[in-house]
Amino acid sequence: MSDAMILHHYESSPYAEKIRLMFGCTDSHWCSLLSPAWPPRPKVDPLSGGYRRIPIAQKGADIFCDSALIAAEIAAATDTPELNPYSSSGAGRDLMLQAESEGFFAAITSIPAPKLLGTMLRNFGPLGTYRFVKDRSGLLSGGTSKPKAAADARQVMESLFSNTDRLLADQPWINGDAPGAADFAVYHPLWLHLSCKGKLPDSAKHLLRWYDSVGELGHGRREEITRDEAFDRARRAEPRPLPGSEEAEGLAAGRKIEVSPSDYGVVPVTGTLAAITAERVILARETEDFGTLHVHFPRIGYSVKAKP
Ligand SMILES: N[C@@H](CCC(=O)N[C@@H](CS)C(=O)NCC(=O)O)C(=O)O
Repeated sequence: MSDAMILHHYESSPYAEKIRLMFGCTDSHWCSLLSPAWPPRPKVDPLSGGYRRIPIAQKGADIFCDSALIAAEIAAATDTPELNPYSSSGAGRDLMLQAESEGFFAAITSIPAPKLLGTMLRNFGPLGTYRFVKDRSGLLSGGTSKPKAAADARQVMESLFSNTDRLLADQPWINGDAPGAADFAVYHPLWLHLSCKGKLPDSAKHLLRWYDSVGELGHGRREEITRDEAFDRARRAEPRPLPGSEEAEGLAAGRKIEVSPSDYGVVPVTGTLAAITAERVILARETEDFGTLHVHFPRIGYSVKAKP
């Protein structure tokens, strides 16, 4: 049985596009399992324990939540350290943070409402659009993200365009001479903007050239698999050995905890703390169907709480 990484995703997901392009950049063979664009997601919820966002990656009985952690996994597996967002620095890192915080939401809210509606109808049809809007209206509840309204969002996009264009005047990639984490993190909100019929400015020549180059990296070697195959791999594998754990947040391994995103999609996943490092928290879930699963979350952007 293949041990290629499984990506749980949907086609129109920008954060998933970031990861698909990283597979292209590293010419990786990967397994694709599509989920709907809104919960419930019966092909992945039983594995993740209900983490509500996409993408999620899977290697056997190890489940990786959040594209930053998935990128770190791809970087390690392919010996491409430039793809690890946790080791990025300088202007590229600043741009990456801008793109994935205010840029992601501004990519949508800067688009006039009728255009957005047209995109949703094309992607999901009338009933799907109703479900999508209903679902997304609750996505921010309880989180720290506060998306900007249209006029401010347009300014955010303009600043992202000009900062990126300026950096690319002297180098082919945001990362320098080769693509790196920041290239993919900045690309996907722009991809989202274009897929909602937004535009990139004609005057931003470096940005336009770079945007095409990132897209040309493609998606690597993609193989569709079934839910049964993904579940079977989880059932047959043991979680991989744990990293050395440190005591953090006053929590020690074995403690019952819940982990949830802080910014949006604040749905907790519960289990026992298996390990905690500077980069990640690993939660063990005992399940009837798969045995022990280890669910990995980043420390940055997630809250970890002890459960009574
Ligand atoms: N920080 C997360 C953000 C992921 C994210 O926002 N994903 C969007 C789709 S691109 C999402 O999950 N939206 C709600 C949903 O699909 O249920 C990551 O890097 O993976």
